[in-house]
Amino acid sequence: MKGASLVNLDIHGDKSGSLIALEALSKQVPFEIKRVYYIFGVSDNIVRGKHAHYNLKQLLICVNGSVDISVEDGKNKEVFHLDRANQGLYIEGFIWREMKNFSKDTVLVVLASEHYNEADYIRDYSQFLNEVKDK
Ligand code: T46
Repeated sequence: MKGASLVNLDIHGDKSGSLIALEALSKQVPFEIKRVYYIFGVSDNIVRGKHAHYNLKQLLICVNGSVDISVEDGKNKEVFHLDRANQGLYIEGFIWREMKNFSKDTVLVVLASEHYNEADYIRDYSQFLNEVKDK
């Protein structure tokens, strides 16, 4: 889907373990990183997200455990199952997202292109569907 795609992250590894390096303005992270946050300790049956952003680029990486991320552009819906540290989900544009089916040990790291700004969120699904028609 335009606006949400999987990104493979290169592993530098040998018998001593693995390392993944992420750099701003690279192929994997095509934006300046202004914020990093991570989500963990989510109980069963919790659904997070349920919003879209007006202006935000993000790379979501499930560095431990697993989670399903559903994304929707107003017409199409797709679900991405994230369960490895060397794969990210890049989301940009006006995309409704929901995160569900967190395993107990999930740690979801998110790199974001902007500082936190509640005014950038659209949290009402019907409003999202109305606004997406005009885009
Ligand atoms: C997104 C998905 C993937 C802050 O104070 N600063 C921050 O940078 C963030 C992200 C959140 N917060 C506060 C705001 C709320 O009081 O943390 C609380 C939980 O945030 P929220 O309910 O928005 O969390 P999620 O998991 O539903 O959504 C988050 C991001 O907000 C969102 O941008 O795309 O993760």
